[in-house]
Amino acid sequence: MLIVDPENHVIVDANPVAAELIGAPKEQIVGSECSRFICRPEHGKCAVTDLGETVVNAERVLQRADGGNRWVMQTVVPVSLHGKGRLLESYVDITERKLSEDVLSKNYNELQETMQRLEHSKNMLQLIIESVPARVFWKDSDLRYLGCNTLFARDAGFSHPEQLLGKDDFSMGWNEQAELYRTEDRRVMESRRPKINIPEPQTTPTGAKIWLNTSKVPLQMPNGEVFGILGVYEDITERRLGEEALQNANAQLQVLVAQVEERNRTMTLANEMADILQACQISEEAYKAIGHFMPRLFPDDAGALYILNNSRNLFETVASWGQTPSAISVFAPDECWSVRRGRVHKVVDPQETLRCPHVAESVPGDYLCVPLIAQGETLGVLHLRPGPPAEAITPELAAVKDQLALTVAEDLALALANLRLRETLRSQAIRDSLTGLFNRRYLEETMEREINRVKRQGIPLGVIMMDLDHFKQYNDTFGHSAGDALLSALGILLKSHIRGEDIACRYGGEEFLLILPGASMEIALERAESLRLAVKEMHLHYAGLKSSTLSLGVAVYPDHGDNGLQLIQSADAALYRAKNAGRDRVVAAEYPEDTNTVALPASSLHQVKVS
Ligand code: GH3
Ligand code: MG
Ligand code: MG
Repeated sequence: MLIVDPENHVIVDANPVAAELIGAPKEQIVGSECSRFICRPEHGKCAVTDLGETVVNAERVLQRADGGNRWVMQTVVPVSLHGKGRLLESYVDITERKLSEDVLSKNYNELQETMQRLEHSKNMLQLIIESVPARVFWKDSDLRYLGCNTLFARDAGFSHPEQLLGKDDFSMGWNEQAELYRTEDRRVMESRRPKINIPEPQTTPTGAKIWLNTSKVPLQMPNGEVFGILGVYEDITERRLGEEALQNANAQLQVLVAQVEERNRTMTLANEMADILQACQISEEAYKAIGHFMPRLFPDDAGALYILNNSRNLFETVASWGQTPSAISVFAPDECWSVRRGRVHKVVDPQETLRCPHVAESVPGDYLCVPLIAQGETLGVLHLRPGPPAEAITPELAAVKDQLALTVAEDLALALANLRLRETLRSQAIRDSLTGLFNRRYLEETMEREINRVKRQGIPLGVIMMDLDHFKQYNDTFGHSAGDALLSALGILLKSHIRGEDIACRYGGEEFLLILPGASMEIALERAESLRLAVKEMHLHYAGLKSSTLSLGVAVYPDHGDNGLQLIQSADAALYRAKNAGRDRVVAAEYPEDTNTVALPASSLHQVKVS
């Protein structure tokens, strides 16, 4: 405490505490101006209080005698001492408090700065993590999320990373995988070793199917203590889908290649079949070839080839393959829809499409009928029925097969039509159109061949030359058409009276010739006689006409010649004798050394037998 004279601001008294605070003896203090020791801090000047002014708890700087400063709290009260106006000034040392206040404020400021730096770092870290083109997250040692980037948060079904904090995989809805993740996370933390590239398919809480390639790294303090786990995963869904698409494309390509190979195989086979069919001489040969190729062209199918017969009233099976063909072996043209409509008839579902009457009701399932049409004429029907499928057949494959059936049917139709034409031409060249017997040209070609054959075999060969009696008269009486009818009927009769190896031909107008390989004179005479009788009794389907009679001459190899010409001349000479002897009879040729003619009237057959 100081007592100050307010008029000149001189200290007039000081107590011991004041002396101690100022750091000088009372004697030095008393008489000094106040301003020497007391300053207002804001002005740095002497703190002088005007007379009468009361100051309460003002902060001042006290300048000590040794030059050091102390913070003080000043209170000034005017008092009257010994009749004089004085100021009683008290000072409390607040230096310690002031100093601690400064430290606090400095510390606070520093803290503020640190906080700002931390916030900045945090923002930078988040920015960096957001820039990573992958899902990033980190968890504490209890496997609760400490942070993540937005990509990860979105996969987890949140809009902002903050929303994940404190959650774990179980509370986030990764139900299927949470248990798996926990095991994996713990293994990584315990082993303290990163685990990289764990490809795994998964369903996100939002329901999307994704493929992830995950890496997990244990988070460690400098002292090695593991405090959590850092996970980075890449969404490889697109890559995976791409790979899958590639695999699918590959599989499709393989199917295509297989189809192309199969098509090549069948086309080669079909070409080979067409080649063979070209080389076939007669229809029967062709049917055999078809029966050989079809099971190879349609290995999974049963089937049959039907051909329209000569009378054009029935389709008959000429070849069949696979398991029992479901259709009956013969049917009328109006029993197949493919024939009636002139195009393919395919039955996939028998409930939906009309079945052909020729396909037995008892055999269910699908089938295909393809008409064989050449030059506008239906020759036959190709019928195909798929066997029990080994595996489901694709619509593309079914279409390929149908197309193959069409192609094959076209090939067959063309080949069979060609064969038929060739057969007709050949027949026209070697056969007589009225009687259907071989013509004279064919006879001359064949005669030498037949003689050579019997020569090799050491057997005889009979020749019967025959001529209708008074045929000119017959024509004149009944008309030329009636004559034709008789010739035609004789042709049919001759064909029915000969055996397989015999040859019957129309030698001229109403002259016929039979070649009978192996027949001796005795047998040839017998056959001639039987013919003579048959012709006589022949019924003509022509306005109630009667038949005519026949004269026959018989010669035999080797007795009457060793070549065709000689044999025919001998038989002709015998025929001439038969005519001369009164017609309607059989006459054997003369033996060179024996000039007698053996005439056999109708009534003397028994004589032939005994001779
Ligand atoms: P012969 O008993 O002596 O044999 O007397 P013919 O009248 O049968 O003998 P001819 O040789 O005088 O007459 C044969 C007749 O056969 C003459 C001809 O008009 C007839 N003719 C030949 N070819 C045919 C034919 O294709 N059709 C018909 N209708 N008649 C034919
Ligand atoms: Mg005649
Ligand atoms: Mg004649």
